[in-house]
Amino acid sequence: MDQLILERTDRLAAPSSWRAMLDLYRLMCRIRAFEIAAEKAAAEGHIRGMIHSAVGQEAVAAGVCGNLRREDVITSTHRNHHHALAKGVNPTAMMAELFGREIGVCKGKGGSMHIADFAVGMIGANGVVAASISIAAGAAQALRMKGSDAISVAFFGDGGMNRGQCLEAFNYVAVNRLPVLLVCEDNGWAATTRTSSVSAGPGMVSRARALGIEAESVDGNDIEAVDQRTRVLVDLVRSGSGPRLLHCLTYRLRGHTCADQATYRPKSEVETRWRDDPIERCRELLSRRGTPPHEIELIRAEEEDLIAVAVAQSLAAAWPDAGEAYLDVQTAGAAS
Ligand SMILES: Cc1ncc(C[n+]2csc(CCOP(=O)(O)OP(=O)(O)O)c2C)c(N)n1
Repeated sequence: MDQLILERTDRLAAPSSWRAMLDLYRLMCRIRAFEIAAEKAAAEGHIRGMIHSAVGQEAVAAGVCGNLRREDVITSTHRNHHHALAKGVNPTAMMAELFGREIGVCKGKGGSMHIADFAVGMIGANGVVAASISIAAGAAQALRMKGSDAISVAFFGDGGMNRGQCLEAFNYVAVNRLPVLLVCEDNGWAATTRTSSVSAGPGMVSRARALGIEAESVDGNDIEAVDQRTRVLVDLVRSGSGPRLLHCLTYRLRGHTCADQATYRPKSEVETRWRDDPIERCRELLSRRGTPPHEIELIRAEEEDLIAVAVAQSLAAAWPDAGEAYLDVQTAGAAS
């Protein structure tokens, strides 16, 4: 098994530039505005079914995807809006998809939990916990077979680490040294269960290391730290040295779904975690680096306007034609 022991990721990253931080701040503002608008639309009945908000987790998506190329691919989970937006999915096409409209990125047939846009490397979200890891493993194998130097990234939650599928996929990517970055977005909760109360052992990093996957934790609410560590890991994965795991510690500031008031957790816990809001932290960082307050505020306002337009266009968009229900989807069992 010695060949599975990979070198340690102790390489240091250069500091993130001011320009990069500004771009990442913009992206986080876009995600926050999108999630708040989607929550409102769901409450008003414009979105059918559940949505899972990523308010509070913006820095993980932005910091990771900001280091990817267009041809790199990502997979995601039921909580995927932030990943999809960060990879470059058009906000209007995303919002319209949640609204079930014809101009949606999947023509309104996927909805919130099945966002995909192959053109920008978002190859799919799905609601099966931990399935994103296996799909990313398959994608990485396909990229290697094609001779591409693109990599794949699997986003998954801390709840996912307790599924057998996670272990199988970790084993597969380690044995085959596949070009995958595994990103465990640890928000502390798996639906209504505190993940630590159902997880044996020291945690995600140890489990990955037990299989020879070099792994590290990062403060997932610190955009600069996520950006820097991802840059190092992406370089290593792209250079062919096998999979890496980044364990991002963050917090789910909302309930599990838009219908969940999260009464199972202490109010004080949530209040404390709001003081660690990744967007506020980034604003403070930009301020310390000399960005004028009006410039910081303008970016937030521009992104809110962009999302307001996405909502208006989604509301005005047509419903899909019922006659197209079986197009672009699995052909098995299609009505003739
Ligand atoms: C295989 C499977 N088991 C159970 C569920 C029900 N379920 C949906 S979300 C969820 C919790 C997931 O927690 P985590 O992976 O930490 O993601 P988060 O919701 O925190 O983003 C569960 C158990 C499911 N969707 N799939």
